[in-house]
Amino acid sequence: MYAQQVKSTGARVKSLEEMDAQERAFQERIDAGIKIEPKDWMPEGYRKTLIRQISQHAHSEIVGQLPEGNWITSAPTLDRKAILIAKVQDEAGHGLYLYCAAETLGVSRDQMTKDLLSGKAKYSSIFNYPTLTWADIGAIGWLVDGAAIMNQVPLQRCSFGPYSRAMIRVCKEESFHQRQGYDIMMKLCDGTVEQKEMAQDALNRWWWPSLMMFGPSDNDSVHSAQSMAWKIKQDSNDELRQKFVDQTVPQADYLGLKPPDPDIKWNEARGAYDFGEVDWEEFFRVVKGGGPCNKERLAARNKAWDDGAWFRDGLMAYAATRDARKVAAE
Ligand code: FAQ
Repeated sequence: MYAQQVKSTGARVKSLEEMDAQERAFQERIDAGIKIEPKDWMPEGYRKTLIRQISQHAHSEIVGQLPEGNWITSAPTLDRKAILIAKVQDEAGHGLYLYCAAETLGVSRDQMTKDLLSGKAKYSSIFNYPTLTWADIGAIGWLVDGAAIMNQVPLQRCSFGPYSRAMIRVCKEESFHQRQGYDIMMKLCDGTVEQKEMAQDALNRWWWPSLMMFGPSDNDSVHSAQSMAWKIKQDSNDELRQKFVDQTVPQADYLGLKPPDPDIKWNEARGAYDFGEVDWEEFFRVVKGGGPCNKERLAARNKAWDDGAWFRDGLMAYAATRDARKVAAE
C-alpha cells in the first residue's frame, strides 16, 4: 500500500516516489507486514516516533499506578485489596516492558526517567484525575483499562517487533483488569441505592476523560498520518474512540447506568452510536499540566525517585564490589 493513500490525518506523508532507495525498501517491508527489529535500518523519524510513543506509554503505566494505589489501604474487603495490589503491580510491569522496548531504540532508561520527573515527557491525561470513591476503582478498570485495550489491541500488530510483542502480554493483563473493574461496578449497581449512585457518579466523572485517552480528534492529530503509514498505529484516534463508545454504551445499559452525554443515540444508518463533542479545551489544559492532579502526580513520582536513592546507591556499590572481585579472581 502506498504510504500516501493512508487516511489523511495530520501532516502529509512522503509518497514512495519521494523516498530514497533505503526509505522505499523500508516502507515496502512495512507494507508487506514484515516486522522491524532494533538492529534493522530505520528512518530517524520512525525511531523518534517510537521512542516518543513507547516512552509516553511507559510513563502512563507508571503514573497510572497512583490513582488506584490510593485505594489499596481502603479497599472494602481482603479479596478486593489483593486483586487491586496485583493490578497495580501489573501496571508497574507494563511500564518496565515498555521502557525495555524503548531502550532497544537507543534511549536510556535514565534519560526517560529524567524527562518524566522534570515534567518534559508526557503521560496519559487520564491519570491527572482524582479517585474520590471506591466506585472510581471500578470505573477505572471498566473504562480506563477498557479504553487502553481498545487502543492497545491494534498495537499488537505494530510494525516494530519489541513494541508489538510487549503489547501481546500487556493486553492479556489489561483484559483481566477491565473485567475486575466491571465486576466492581456490577456489585455496586446490584447494591444499595447509595452504592448505585456512587457508581453513576464515578461514570459521570470518568466518561469524558476516558474518551480523551484516544488523543485529539483526527483533524488535530499531528502524528497519526505518518504513524499509520509506518503501521505504528493501525487506526486513527477518532476510529478507536468510536469503537470504544460502541462497546461501552451497551455495558452501561446492562449496569443500569447512563453516560453523562445527552447526545448518545444509536444511529441505524451508521451502525454506530452518535455521541457529543469532547471538551477539547479541557483535554489540552490537562495535557499541558493544568489538570486537577498533574502537580500531585509529578511530586509523587519525584518523591519515589528521591526516596529510592539509598537503594540505587546500594545496588551500584554491590555491583562495583562484585565486578572488582571478579577481576581479582581472573
Ligand atoms: N494524554 O498526534 P497525536 C493505560 C499528545 S495506558 C496526553 O494524536 P499520537 C494502562 C500526543 O502525545 C494509557 N497526551 O499523537 C493503564 C502528542 O504530543 P507530542 C496510555 C496525549 O501519538 C490503565 C499530541 O498529543 N496509552 O491506560 C494524549 O499519534 C489503568 C498530539 O496527539 C498509550 O500511551 C493523552 N490522552 O496518538 C494503566 C498507548 N493523546 O508527543 C494504569 C500508546 C495525545 O507530540 C491504570 N499511545 N496526546 O508532544 C498511543 O496510541 C498514541 O500515542 C495516542 C496519541 C493515541 C495516545
